[in-house]
Order: sequence, then C-alpha cells, then structure tokens
Amino acid sequence: MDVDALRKQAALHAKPPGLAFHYGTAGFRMRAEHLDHVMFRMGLLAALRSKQTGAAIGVMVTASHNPEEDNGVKLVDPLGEMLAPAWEEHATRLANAEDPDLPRALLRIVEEAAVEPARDAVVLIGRDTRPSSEQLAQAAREGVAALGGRLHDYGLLTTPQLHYMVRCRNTDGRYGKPTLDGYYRKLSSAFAELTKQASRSGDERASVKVDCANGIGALKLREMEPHVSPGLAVQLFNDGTKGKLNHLCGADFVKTHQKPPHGLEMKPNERCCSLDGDADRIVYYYLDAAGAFRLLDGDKMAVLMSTFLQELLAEVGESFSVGVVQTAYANGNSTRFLEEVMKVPVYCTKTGVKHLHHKAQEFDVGVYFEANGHGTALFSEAAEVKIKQLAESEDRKGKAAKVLANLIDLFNQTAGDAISDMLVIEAILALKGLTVQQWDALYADLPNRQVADRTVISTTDAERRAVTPPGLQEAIDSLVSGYRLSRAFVRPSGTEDVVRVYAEADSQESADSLAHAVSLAVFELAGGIGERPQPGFTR
Ligand code: 16G
Ligand code: MG
Repeated sequence: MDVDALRKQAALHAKPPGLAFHYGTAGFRMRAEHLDHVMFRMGLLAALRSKQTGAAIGVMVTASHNPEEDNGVKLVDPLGEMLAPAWEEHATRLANAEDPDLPRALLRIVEEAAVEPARDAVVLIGRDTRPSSEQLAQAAREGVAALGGRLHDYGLLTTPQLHYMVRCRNTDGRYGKPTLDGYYRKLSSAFAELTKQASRSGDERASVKVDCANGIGALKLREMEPHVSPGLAVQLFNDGTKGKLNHLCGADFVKTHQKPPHGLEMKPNERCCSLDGDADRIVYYYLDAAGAFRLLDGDKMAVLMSTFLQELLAEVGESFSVGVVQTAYANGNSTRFLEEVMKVPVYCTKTGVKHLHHKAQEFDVGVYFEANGHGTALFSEAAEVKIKQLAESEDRKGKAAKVLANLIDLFNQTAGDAISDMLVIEAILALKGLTVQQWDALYADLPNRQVADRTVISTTDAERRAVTPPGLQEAIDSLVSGYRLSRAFVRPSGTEDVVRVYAEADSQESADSLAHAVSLAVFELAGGIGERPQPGFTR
C-alpha cells in the first residue's frame, strides 16, 4: 500500500468532525452531505473484500425508501448476498477513523481479515436516481482506484440488479449474464414460459398499475416492459418525471400509512402495487367493490408463493425441506394460516433481510418475507439440479417440475427484488386463475398499527420481547391481555433513531388503542424524549 498516495487521495474526501457512523441493518444511511468520506472508504473496503475473497464485490449507492435528501451505501458479497457481519464491523471502524488514522485502520483490516494486498480486486458499482448519487458513486470509484482495484460502473441500477450482477460475475455465468439485458432476458423468458400455460378467460392480457416511488424502479421497469409486454401490461405511475422520490408514495408509505400512494388513480378491483426507492420491496393493493383500500403486503405474498410452491412440490413428489421465514412484524393470521392450514414450518428472525435470507438458506426451498414487502424464495443447489432434471420428462411430475424450474429462474435468489417478485406474483395469479380479491381472501389480516418513539430499549426472542428497561415487557404483557387476538412488541430500529411499536388486535380501533397504550408505556418506562406519544400517529 502506498501510504502517501493514499493520504493524498483521502485528503480529497476528508471526514467531517463530530459525527458517528454505523453500518446498520442495510449499510450506512444519512443526509447525503455527510457521506463523501464514507463512500470513498467503502470503495477502499470493497477493494479489500474483493482481494480477500478473490471475487467481485458490489457497492450500491442508495438510501432505499428514505427521503430524497438522504443517501447511503451498502456492500454486496460474492454470491449477491449482504456483506458478512465481521466486515460490517470493519466498515464501521473504517468510516469512523479520523483522517490521520486511515492508513492504520486499513492495515488493521488487512491483518485481521488476512487480506492479500497484492491480489487483484474487482468492484461493481450501481446507484439509484437521487441527485446526490452520482457524486457519491464517484467518491466510491476513487476509493476502489486508490487500492488499484478494477471497476465496473453499471450506472443506474436497482439494488437487486446490482446483487444479480455480482452473483453472475462470480459464478461464471451460471446464474445469468452480468448485463441488464441478461437480467431482463432471464426474468422475462421464465415469465413467458410460465404464463404460456395460463388459461386466462379470453385473450385479455394481465395488467398491473405500478407506483414507482419516483425512483429507479420506473427507469428499469420501462426498460423491461418490451420484454414482458406479450403477457403483461405494466402501467407506470410516480415515474420520477414530476414528484419527489419516496414522497407520499412508494412501498414504505403505502405499508406504514395503510393507504394508497398519491399520484395513482385506482378503480375498484384493479391490481396495483408500489415499489420502494431502490426497487427491492413491493406491496400490492386494490380498492374493493365498496371502495375500501385493501393492502396485500409481504405476508400475503409469502402465503401466495409458499402455497403455490408447496402444491408443485407435492406433485413433484420429492421430499424437499420447506420453510417460511418471517419477522415479528408478520401479521399473526399469516403465521397461523401457514402453520395451521398449510402445515408449513414458519421461523421468526430479527428484522433485516440478511437475517431472513440466512435462515431461508437452511432449506431446499426457503421462502422469506418481511411484512414491509422485502423477500424472495431460495432454492438449494441440490433442489435446483433435481427439479431441472425432472422437468425433462413429459409426464405430470415433469410438468410441475417445469413450472418450478421456471420459478427458480424468475425469483431473484440474491435478495428481495420488487421486479422479480412482481413477475412471480403475476405468474402465479395467471396460472391459478386467481383475482386479487381471491388472493386477498386466502386469510384475513388482523388489524394492526405501527408507531415510533425516541427511547432506548433492548430485546430478545427474535426481537419479540423487551429485556430492558425493567418492567417494560410486563407492562406490555398486561396491556396486551386487555384485547382480543392481540399481540404487541417494541424494538429499536436498525435504520432510524427511533423505537418501533407494533400492535395487532381483533379490530382497527383496538389495534390503534393498544399501539398508543404501548407507546405511552415505552415513553414513560424507557425515557422517551420529545413530546408524549399522541394517539393515531403512524410514524
Ligand atoms: C431496511 C432493511 C429492511 C428493514 C428496514 C427497517 C435490508 C436490505 N433492508 O430497509 O430489511 O425491514 O430497513 O428496519 O436489510 P428497521 O425497523 O430496523 O429500521
Ligand atoms: Mg429498499
């Protein structure tokens, strides 16, 4: 390492004094103006990780569903997965090192992680549409170059597309071609194969309205549209030409407020969905005949997908292990339906895709979803090989295996992907001849409410029980016991400076009132700051 050259480069990306940085649930996130040095250093870190693994590493510049003024960065590991936990710690230390200590901080990582500094490094970079993203991507590129790494800059990409590119590059093309065209072709040909078998009444083409959160999803769906248009009409809204990113629209807005996004006109029974700002989350919704808004969130998607996969697996007749992975936010009725009606084993992990993904990898077929719409299905290599082999035969088993084989290609198995999930949902609805209402009717959601408070607490049992402060969990338990079909928990957010409060019960009034009572208990017992929680606020 040429320390003098590095110091000179780093001096162009000086660390602002007095701020602490943390590689959180999904990387670094904060106001864009504080991130220049973080980006440069994540370029350095990606180069080191690449030298250590001998594989291409991804750097994604995005702050997902957060406001347009924010930005962030996350690193993508060789198989398209989230960065390994030990490297999250390296990332945090590197981002916080004072400028004069930077070379030393780098050397410490080289030693602790046994990096071979002379090895080649390859780093793939992608960014979302935020105004700050291009300049921040440039800082990351300079970081990679400062350690002699080779760069492939993909420019504008959705987060899952970057995950896909990384995986393709590191698997000699077995996962697909590491180009946008490769991504569109892989997904659209699997989608076409699947929907070819669907028996829609008449020649009516399926159609879906998509709220793109004024983000990258709009650009990429527009590019993909010609590839899927024979089977699916995609109408784009909030495509970034007028509105502000994630403002009053997008998957996070729709899920937390439980109402439609601005900028999308719905007619009763039309199928609509919302992506988030980097297109790794999706939720569906519609207006019922009475004009009421109905949300189909990650739990509804998990149920539809796992039910369909289970039916196909039963026809194929192999004894693959199957598991569904959720978090504490999963609606209680979705978990009950999966366990009691579908008889699928359900597991609960901490919030954050990396935790769900990790758990889902334990199964031949693992479906994971956060209620907020982030998820996918994973297939073990053994299951994929077997299924693709069975798909060669022309009998009944072979037919089911063919559908499964196409689903394997349609799911983005690197992380949740709104575009891929949308195509999976559309394919399943078409194949099963289900309307959005029939899908919704698989089980009824328990009314629920999420609020936030600024306090300090710690949790256990997949974040479902509070350990500190003393007395808080007892207070929650006693409040919960006053409602029917109720459940509530609190946990510190891993991405924002708040504690999240979740409550569900037999009616919306009860869920709201329980959420408010629990947030008051949190505020009082956990040293809340600012105003006392008011009833009815949602964030
Ligand atoms: C991030 C996470 C998501 C999590 C959300 C809220 C990834 C890729 N994304 O978007 O999984 O649900 O933050 O987390 O991990 P929080 O409740 O800890 O703030
Ligand atoms: Mg996102």
